Amino acid sequence: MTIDKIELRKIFLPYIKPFKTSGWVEKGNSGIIVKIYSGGEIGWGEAPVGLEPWYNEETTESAWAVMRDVLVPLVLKTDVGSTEDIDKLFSPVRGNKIARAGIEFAVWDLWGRIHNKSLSELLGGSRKKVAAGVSIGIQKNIDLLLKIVEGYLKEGYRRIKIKIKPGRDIEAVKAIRSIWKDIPLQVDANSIYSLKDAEHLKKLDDYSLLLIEQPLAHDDIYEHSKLQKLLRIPVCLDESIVSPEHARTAIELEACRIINIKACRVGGLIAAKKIHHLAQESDIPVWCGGMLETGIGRAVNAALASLPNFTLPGDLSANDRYFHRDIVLNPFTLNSDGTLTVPNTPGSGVQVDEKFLDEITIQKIELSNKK
Ligand code: OSB
Ligand code: MG
Repeated sequence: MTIDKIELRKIFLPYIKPFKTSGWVEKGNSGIIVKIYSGGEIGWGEAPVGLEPWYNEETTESAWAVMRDVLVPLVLKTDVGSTEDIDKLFSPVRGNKIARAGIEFAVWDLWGRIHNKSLSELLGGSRKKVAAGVSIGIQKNIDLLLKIVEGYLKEGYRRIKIKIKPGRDIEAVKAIRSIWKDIPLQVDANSIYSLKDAEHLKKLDDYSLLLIEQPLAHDDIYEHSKLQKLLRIPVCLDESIVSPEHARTAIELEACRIINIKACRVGGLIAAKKIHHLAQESDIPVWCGGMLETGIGRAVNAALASLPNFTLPGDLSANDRYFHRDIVLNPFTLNSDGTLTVPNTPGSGVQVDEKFLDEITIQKIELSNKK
């Protein structure tokens, strides 16, 4: 398969409300949308990078430069025989995992459309529907947080995750648990604590939480292994796992009992699948994380979450939880049983609203094959 042309767009799509973590605020999706052309077919991908390097080291500008100068030229001069080829082609590139994934996703979508197979089918997924969870940012006060939790539970979300930080951790969990004794509940610290906070974090053991996500440094595995030994609740790693090798290390060191898989964080779906399989062999459950993606990225996440070891609900919410209007014509909606339906049409299943995409495009380039 020859790739004839790749179009890259920087977009900005505001969120309904800004999303606040322990360390930063996201006002909108500032990702890069990839459209890839081969013969008469096309494929779509999304690299959900932030404007600033708060989640990982990448930014919209860094991903743009790496895609334009390195990744796209590599793809254009290669005859792509499979989606594995893209992973191999990009393997000499250090870091820049979200940029790599954005292009890899577009190739998967194209591959599925050409071979008339859904992304879920290509990945070996078995679930037709995936349990939907919601990730709630840090709110002005706990009363407001409780109102928001109540709203999402009424909508039918099956699992609540809240962002925490010092001063907004135990109190927030306690307040939620005083009303909802047994809803599936988990917390995400986005690396705000250190091992010195272990005694404090132990207080979370009393609230039957599903897990605590990424309590310590974004690039640490070893200290998480020390922390896990001190806590009853499972530690779940997000930021620290950027490759299957990291996942193997974390599992061997017992640094976590659960893994959050984001295909974008690990460079794409080939790496995500490897982590899924590794975790499965070690009885480590996984769940699908999110990066507040548009419908393009969320379709990839839903397909990934259809794999068998995704046994915990993901940060997979309906599009209206993020945006007033999304760039897909077939946005995800929440089913009455608290699930999202995994697309079963060829590729990732998205129909892109190209007119609206044009409206939110900040910059666009087209790179073509001049072979
Ligand atoms: O740490 O999981 C995270 C959003 C942006 C960056 C990091 C994270 C998140 C989320 C939101 O928690 C998940 C979602 O609903 O997409
Ligand atoms: Mg996280």
